Amino acid sequence: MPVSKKSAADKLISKFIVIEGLEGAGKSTAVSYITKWLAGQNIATCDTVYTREPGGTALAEKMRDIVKMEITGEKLDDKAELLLMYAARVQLVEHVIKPALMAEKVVVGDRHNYSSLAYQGGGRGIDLGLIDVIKKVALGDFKADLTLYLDIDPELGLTRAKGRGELDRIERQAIDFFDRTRAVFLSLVAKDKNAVTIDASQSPALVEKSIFLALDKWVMSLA
Ligand code: Z5A
Repeated sequence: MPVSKKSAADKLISKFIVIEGLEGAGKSTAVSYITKWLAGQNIATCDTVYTREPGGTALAEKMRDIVKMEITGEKLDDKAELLLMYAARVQLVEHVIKPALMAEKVVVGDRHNYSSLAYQGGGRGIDLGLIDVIKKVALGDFKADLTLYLDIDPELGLTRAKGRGELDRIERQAIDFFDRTRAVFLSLVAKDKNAVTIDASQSPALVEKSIFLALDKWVMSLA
């Protein structure tokens, strides 16, 4: 009997695709490229769920506000910042992402777990092993099926981000904070067979092309 071949659309059912990168890397822009690519695989926008982190539920958005705000006279402790990222992530995973995957949707996430390892681990200097323990307690084995990491020199990324308006509390960190963050992103992606680095300093057209190629290769590798 002939073995039936799954279509790309069938393979994409219940998949969680994440975009990571420094500010100004073009993550929001990349979401539109992924949407275009998914349409080419016969995945409609109504079958796709978009998330952003921190945020994505009513409570998680409140936590996002706390993470971004500055209060005179009280610094948000680095560990409190880390725990807020995971509190927001648990809300999002349990209330939005898992139900969407159960409903056979494709989920496209603007940031996920690698951001905590990179920013709170690399940038803030919190032990990566400790973050892994918190991740395990909060989310167990839950993880992205594919991570597209948009790699950019922090100076260029911040220049792009500044073009959009005022920088927030994290964006105002010194450049070496972002150098450390980038270094952790790169080391995580290098060890993850389900992650791909995209050169985000390229023109938008070339970034789009690179993302399409990465997605094509990934979907072909799926059973
Ligand atoms: N954070 C954390 O510390 N720990 C965590 O666990 C998580 C997050 C989950 C979220 O901020 C902050 O939380 C973030 C990390 C931290 N803080 N910092 N710093 P956010 O969601 O508000 O911001 P963001 O995630 O950094 O996204 P962004 O600044 O909006 O950047 P983007 O989405 O990557 O970029 P973009 O909006 O698509 O593009 C930026 C500009 O560049 C825009 O004008 C584009 O038109 C332009 N662009 C895009 N692509 C190109 C190319 N290829 N060439 C030229 N120009 C381009």
